Parts: sequence; C-alpha cells; structure tokens
Amino acid sequence: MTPPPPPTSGVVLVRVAGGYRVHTDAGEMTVTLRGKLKYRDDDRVVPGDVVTLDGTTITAIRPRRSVLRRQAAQGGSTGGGGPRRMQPIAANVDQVIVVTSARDPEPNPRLMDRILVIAEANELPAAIVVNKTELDPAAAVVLAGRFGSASYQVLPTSVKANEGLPALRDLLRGRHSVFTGESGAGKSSLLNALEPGLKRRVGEISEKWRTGKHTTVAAELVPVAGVGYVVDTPGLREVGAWGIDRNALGACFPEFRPYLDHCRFDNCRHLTEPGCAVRGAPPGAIDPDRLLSYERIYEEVSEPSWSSGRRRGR
Ligand SMILES: Nc1nc2c(ncn2[C@@H]2O[C@H](COP(=O)(O)OP(=O)(O)OP(=O)(O)O)[C@@H](O)[C@H]2O)c(=O)[nH]1
Ligand SMILES: [Mg+2]
Ligand SMILES: [Zn+2]
Repeated sequence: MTPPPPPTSGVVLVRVAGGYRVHTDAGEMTVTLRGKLKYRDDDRVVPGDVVTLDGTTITAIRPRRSVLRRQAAQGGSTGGGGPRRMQPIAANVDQVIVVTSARDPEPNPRLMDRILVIAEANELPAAIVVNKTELDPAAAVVLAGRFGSASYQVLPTSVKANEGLPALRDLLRGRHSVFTGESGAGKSSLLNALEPGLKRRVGEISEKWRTGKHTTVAAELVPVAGVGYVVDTPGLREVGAWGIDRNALGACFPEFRPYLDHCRFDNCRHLTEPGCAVRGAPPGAIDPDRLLSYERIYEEVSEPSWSSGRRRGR
C-alpha cells in the first residue's frame, strides 16, 4: 500500500520553541516557518491561522476571515521608543469571551471595556463570563448592570461549584472563540472543566495581592469536543487601545450607537460639546463609568504615536 500523501495544510495551535504546533489531517506535527515569512513580526503566524505546508515548512498563511489584534509593547522586542505596532493574538475567531472573576482577582471593568473596544474594532462579537461566582454571587449582577445596556451577555460560572458550564458550552458551540482577561480569572480552569483530560496548567492566586501569576504564557488553540475551538490566552495586565480611530471609538461602545447621529455637531467627540446626544442620553441608557472609560480611551488614542516615546526620552 502506498502511504497517504503528506498534509498540504494545517491549523496553527501554538507557537513552540523553534516553530509551531499544527493540526493536520494526519494528526499534530511541529513545523517551522519559511525564512522569508519569519521576520514579519507585525503579521506573525498565530493560533487559528490556516497555513500551507510543504513537508514540515509553513510556506504561506491563508487569508484570515478575522483577526484579533492588540497593541504590541511599545518599540516591540527591541524596547525603547519605537513606533507602536499592532500584534495579532488569534486568527479566524468568531467571538471574544472576556473572562473575569467575581473575586480574587477583583473584576477590572476598565480593562474589560478596553478588551471589548478592541473586539468591536475588530468587528468581533463579544460576551462576558464572570467566573468564581460562588465567591460572590452579587458580582455578576453588578457587572450585568454595567454592561446590560451595551447588550453583552454576562454569564456567571463557577468551576469550583460546577455552575454555568452548560450555558458556557452553548455560548461556545459551533464557533471559534478566544478567552481573554485578567490573569487568574480562571480561563484555563474553565477549559479544563469543559474538556476533561485537557490538563491545562492553572496557577495559584497570590495570597498577598489576590491576583493571578500569569500561568498561561502563550496563546493556544484548544479543541473542545462537541463545542468548538477556543484560544486560551495569557492573562492581560493592561490593554492599549492605540491604533483605533478616535472618530470610530464611539461606535465601539454599542450602547452609544443609537445616539451618535443625533449630536448637535457632526464632529462631536462626545466629551464636552453642547448638544451631545450621547451625554444627553436618558438615565440608565449609558452607564456613567462606561462613559468615563470612553473618555480615557479617547484621550489615549488621540495622543500621537511618537509622543510617549519622546516624553520618555526627556
Ligand atoms: N474559587 C474558585 N477558584 C477558581 C475557580 N476557577 C478557577 N479557580 C482558581 O483560580 C486560579 C487561577 O486559575 P487559572 O485557570 O490558572 O486562571 P487563568 O485565567 O488561566 O490565568 P492566566 O493563565 O494567568 O491568565 C486557580 O487556582 C484555580 O483553581 C472557581 O470557579 N472558583
Ligand atoms: Mg491560563
Ligand atoms: Zn456627541
């Protein structure tokens, strides 16, 4: 019998030392990137990418139907005040799941807003999971209030008390998702609970700071049987919004959208302008803290990309 032909394509699972782990028709294998593709750091291969293979070499990245990107550390790997770059995290995903915990660590709504803005700017639907709900059942209610008018689904779960997992399964079913959020919220634990045998590493929570310890170090595409693919990502400490057009920022807050076309001035920034329909929205339509988040992010994305580097240099 002739051996089957080698696979000509695969799906990238994770970056490993010296290459990438890919899933192919013939099983998993480790492959390397052809030299020419190697140094395009702003467009590197990420979990979820479909790649063309020649033996154990990636020769091309297939066009992506979607990509989640965020701002790379300033100056990239070289440090210093170089230009900021957009870094892809995951490709071909259908939705972003922002995972937070009810407590230990405390929810960080401002950080959640920033992730949601990035999802919106990438035209990806998003939902919120509030894990560890057994520690503080009220937390999910508070967050549902804050995010309710933005119409994000807020789903309470507990790995420990085995709550909300069937609903999470439903949310993930048939889609490619990415789990993102603070370190220690329980992203990897949720995946272990959904897929017994997965055995992803989970970390402890620091006794002193009640925060996670950045246990997951590389984004990885994980197949969850009967559900779909989930990209588990390293916990985020902060999220820059740079790269988002400030004139498009308002539309990245779904609850602002009904008001955006009704401001007195066409070029309203929704900050201090008279006759701003966003600021004049009826009570309860827009959470005041979401509006504050908007202001902060607006300020950040309005700063010229070279200015913080220059400031640092002085
Ligand atoms: N009380 C409680 N603890 C949980 C729950 N889910 C996870 N944990 C604990 O939270 C800690 C952190 O969990 P991880 O799954 O490593 O968190 P993570 O979000 O993947 O963290 P990073 O990989 O660092 O981003 C571990 O000690 C888990 O056992 C839960 O529902 N309740
Ligand atoms: Mg993790
Ligand atoms: Zn306005």
